[in-house]
Amino acid sequence: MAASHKPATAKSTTPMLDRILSIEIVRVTERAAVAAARLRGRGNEKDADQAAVDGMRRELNKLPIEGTVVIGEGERDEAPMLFIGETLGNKKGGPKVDIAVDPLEGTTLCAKDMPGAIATMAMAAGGTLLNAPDVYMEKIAVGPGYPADVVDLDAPAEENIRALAKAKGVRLADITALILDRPRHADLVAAVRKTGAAVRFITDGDVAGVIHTADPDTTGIDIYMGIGGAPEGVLAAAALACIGGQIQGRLVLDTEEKRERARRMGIKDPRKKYAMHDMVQGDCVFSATGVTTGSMLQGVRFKRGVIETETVVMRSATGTVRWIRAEHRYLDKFKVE
Ligand code: VTB
Repeated sequence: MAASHKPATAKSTTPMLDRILSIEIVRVTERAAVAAARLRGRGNEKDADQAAVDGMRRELNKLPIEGTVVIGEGERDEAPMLFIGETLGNKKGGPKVDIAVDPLEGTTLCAKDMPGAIATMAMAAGGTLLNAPDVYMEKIAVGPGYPADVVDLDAPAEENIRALAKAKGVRLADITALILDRPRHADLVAAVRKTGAAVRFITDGDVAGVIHTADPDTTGIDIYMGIGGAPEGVLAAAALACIGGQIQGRLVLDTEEKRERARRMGIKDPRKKYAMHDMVQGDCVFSATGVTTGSMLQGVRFKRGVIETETVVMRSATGTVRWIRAEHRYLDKFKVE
C-alpha cells in the first residue's frame, strides 16, 4: 500500500503524538459506535446520531491535544456539539490538531438496522484539513496503483471509465462504479452503463464507498463517482491519503448563501477542484468502527458481559492499516446514561 513517508514538518504533529493518536482515535470511534448501536433499528436517526456525538465528544475530550473541529455536525448555530470550530481535548496550549468527525455515517442505515453504518473520524496537524461547510461535494475516486490523474472530475463519465479500464488492463465490462442511489445521478448512471461498465448502488455511506475503491479485488469496486456530502468527502480523502488512491472533489456551492458560508470558512474560490492533498495537506490518522455490519466492518455485538467492536485505523505517515477487534468488558463505561 502506498504511503507518503514524509518527515515531520511545521504542519505535522510530532511523530510520537501521531503514533499515540493513531491508537487513541480507536477509542473515540469505538465509543461512538457502541452508543449508536444501542439505538439500531429504532427508526430514530436523530437519537442515534446524538448518542454517537455524545460518545465521541466525551472520548475526544480526554485526549492531550488542543483540537478544533473542522468537519463536524454542522455550523455553530445548527449543531450544539461537535460543531465546526468547537475546541476539544484536555490540554490547553497542547499540540494543535484538526478534527474531522462523522460520528454516525449512515444515520438512516443505523435507524433501519441496515448494513454499513459506521462511526468515523480523522485527525491531522492544525490547519491541514479542509475546513468545509456541510454542503454537497462532487467526487471521483479510484484506488492505488494508477497513474496520477488517470480520471478527472471534469471529464465526461465515459472518458473516465475508458481511461480506468485501459490503465487497469481490463475490458470496459469489467469495471464497476459505485454510485449513491439518488435521482440526481440518473444521467451519470446512464453514461457509465453506456460504456458497458456496471453500476453498484449504495443507499448511504460514501465514506466506506470511497474506501472500497482501494481494494477492488475484494470489493469489486473500481471507482466511486457522484455527489455526496462534503464532510464525507474530506473523511474519505483522509482514508485514501493513508491507504493510497486518488480522489478529487468540488463543493457544490449553488446558492449565494452557501458561497457566503464557504467564504466565512476561508474558501476563496467556490469552483475549486480539490485534489486529495488539498483536502488533507499533511499526515493524518483515520479511524472507522462498524455500527451495523457492512462489507467493510463488523457491527457492534452485544453479548453477555462483553461488547465486541471492529475498527479499521490507518496512519498516513507509514501507511499502516490496523484492523482492531476489541472485546470491551468494563461495561459501565458504555452504559446508557
Ligand atoms: C452521502 C452519504 C451519507 O448523505 O454523503 C449522502 O455518504 C449525501 O446526501 O451517508 P443525500 O442523502 O442528501 O443524498 C448520507 O447518505 C447521509 O447523510
